[in-house]
Amino acid sequence: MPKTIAALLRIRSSCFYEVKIVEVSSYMMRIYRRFRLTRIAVSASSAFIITILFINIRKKSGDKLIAVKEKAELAQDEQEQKTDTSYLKLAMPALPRPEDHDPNGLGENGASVRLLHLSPQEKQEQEDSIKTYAVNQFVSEKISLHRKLRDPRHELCRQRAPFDYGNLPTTSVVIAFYNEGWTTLIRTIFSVLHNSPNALLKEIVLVDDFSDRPHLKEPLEDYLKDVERVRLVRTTKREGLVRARLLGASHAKGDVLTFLDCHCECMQGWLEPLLERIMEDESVITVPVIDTIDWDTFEYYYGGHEPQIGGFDWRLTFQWHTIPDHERKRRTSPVDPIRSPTMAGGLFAVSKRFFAHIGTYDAGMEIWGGENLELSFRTWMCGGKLETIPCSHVGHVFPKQSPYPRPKFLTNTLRAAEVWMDDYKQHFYIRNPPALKENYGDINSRKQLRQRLECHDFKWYLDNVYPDLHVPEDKPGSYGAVRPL
Ligand SMILES: [Mn+2]
Repeated sequence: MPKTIAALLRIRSSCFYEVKIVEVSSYMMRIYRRFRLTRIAVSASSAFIITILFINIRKKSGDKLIAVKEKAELAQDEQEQKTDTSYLKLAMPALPRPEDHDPNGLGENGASVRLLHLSPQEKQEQEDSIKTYAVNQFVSEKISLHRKLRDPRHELCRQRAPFDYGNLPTTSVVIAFYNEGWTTLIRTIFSVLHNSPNALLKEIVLVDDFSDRPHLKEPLEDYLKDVERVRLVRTTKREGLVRARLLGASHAKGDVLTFLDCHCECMQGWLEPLLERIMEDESVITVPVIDTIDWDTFEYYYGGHEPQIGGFDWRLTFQWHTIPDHERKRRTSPVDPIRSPTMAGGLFAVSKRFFAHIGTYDAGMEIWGGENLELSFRTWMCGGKLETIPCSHVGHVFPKQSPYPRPKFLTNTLRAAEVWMDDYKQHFYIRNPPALKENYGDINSRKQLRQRLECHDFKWYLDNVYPDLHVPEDKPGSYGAVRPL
């Protein structure tokens, strides 16, 4: 470039124009050529720079895209982790087992406990405990209050999709007791706390139905002060199972009432399937599979086979049956709920709202017995269902014999028969002649309830819910025991 300027200066100072013109034009050409070269160089370098820039921008924006994508993925992972954490938190037991719990202790995994080499004094203590409680409380005392049971449920129960903890209804577990042994009662409480998800268990409402054994007075209150989520209420006179449970229910804050007996042990995963079914259909009363805990050895007998359903005979005693064919055909999986004509009564879950709708319990029933059939008839006849949930297992200590007198069984049963069974009650009277003389009290409000709810009649119940029950062709005076001669 400086050479071109110098040449132009020389043109000005030149006197020989022609020569100069030639010179000028040659200079101009050179300038032009140079300029062209420069232009090409500029264009080329510009193009190069633009290309580099473009590649860089592309790369940068690509980086940016990748970064955005990664960020989204990370956020999603984080979200999933969060969900997982909260899921675990929700599924966590209401109370974990104590850290010093010995997983190999006596009776762990539901193993049988037989105490050998007892001293004469210990043997006596064992005998006495059985006499008092109809249960071997001496053995029960040797087993941890926090014992864990093995989980032999159907694999479909363990491998299923996670429960929707955020949406399942909450529950209050209501446990009524009367003169119960210490360890069986406390083990029931801990088994609920250790095996119920934090998110679902609102509380345990313990109802003392006017027990008179000293260990159930202050010692129990003191003990429970340190156990969160457990409330103790007491009746002021002996009320019986029905009114004690109703008192407990009146204190309950959960969406669902789960009634348990006072000598039970819940299996892991017992609660969720009971509540899930109620979430699907609020008119279903759900019943766990009731496993037997041996009154002497505390061995947990897990049936493992198909659960049984509840029925009754014409003496109105509760009976267990195998699943009938029509029900077997209706179900599509071994873990599907099983419709049951009646329930044993000790253990079930019911929506608080639905329980109120169908008239809770017959509060005219005393002490024990009959209330399970009454609630079963009423549930089915008034628009509800009763179902056993195969994935829910709870163990129950069946005592050696009834631990206290139950004189009201007949009266309570009569109330159920009179309100719900129409003319079919005659089959019961024929088999229970003393029932004719029994005063069953006022049942008007229960009859009104049946009318108000526009319930089906007993024939509908037999035809639709319990078609397998044989209806006898009793004629007055024709019933009697048939003996081979
Ligand atoms: Mn019981």
